[in-house]
Amino acid sequence: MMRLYRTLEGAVVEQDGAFTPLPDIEWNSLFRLSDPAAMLTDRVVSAASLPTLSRQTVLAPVEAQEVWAAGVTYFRSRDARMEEAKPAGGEDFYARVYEAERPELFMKATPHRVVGTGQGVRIRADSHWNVPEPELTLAINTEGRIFGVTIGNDMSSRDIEGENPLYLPQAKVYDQCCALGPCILLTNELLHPTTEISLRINRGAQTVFDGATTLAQLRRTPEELSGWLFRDNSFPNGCFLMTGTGIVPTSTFTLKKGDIIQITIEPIGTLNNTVL
Ligand code: DO4
Ligand code: MG
Repeated sequence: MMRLYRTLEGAVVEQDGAFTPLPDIEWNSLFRLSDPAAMLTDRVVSAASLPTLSRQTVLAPVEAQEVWAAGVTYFRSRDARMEEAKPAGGEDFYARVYEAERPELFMKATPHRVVGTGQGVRIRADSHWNVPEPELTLAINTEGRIFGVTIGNDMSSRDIEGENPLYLPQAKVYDQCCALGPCILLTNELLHPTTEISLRINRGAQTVFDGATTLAQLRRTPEELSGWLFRDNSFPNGCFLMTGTGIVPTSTFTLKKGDIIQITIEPIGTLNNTVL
């Protein structure tokens, strides 16, 4: 199992606890390869490794990749959206897209809106009801092949999207609206359905939210979602696709500045972000 980190000093591959810096690798070029894992395996064999990553600064695993997202792919998300959109009469759209053949797909972030682990995410100044959305996120090459997975946080303004489904881009896309990381787990196989996605939110010394789901609750397959995304759409630098959230805190919960958001998916790791 190989984990690929993007650091200030360049790409670093971790395998069995050994970290191999590969500073000459151009990040975008990895997304143009048919099999990035095969190329990296060859490179790791002939390079020196280090016991830790501690001297490097880990960045979001993004250079020129667009980040897209799927929505209403878990029953919990369908329920929560129907509840928030009901006063405005928008709940039917969420019930319908959960059942429909065509998934909901939207553009989540361009690279400059994405932060990595240890960096700050933001809530919009014109919103008063905000949540993180912990999502398994696919790393996809230019051919549309999923070559790895990472952890994503699709920060969302529930009051804005609830007011009118046409406001979705404003509820979802703004500066520092998206976190990805800490690494890309390079894998040719799907993660097992029992794989847990967990979310913990700490406020000062208190845990104000703790919840989990599993990939068994995801209604669509990763290949199905990436197949829809690549219909009549090309990605010259590959892309990331967030697969939707299965964890939504109850309606009385909103994020506050200073909250610490921890999303864990083993065997990828933990994505840690503070709300600025
Ligand atoms: O349709 C609204 C957004 C849904 C979403 O982001 C999710 O289900 O994760
Ligand atoms: Mg989402």
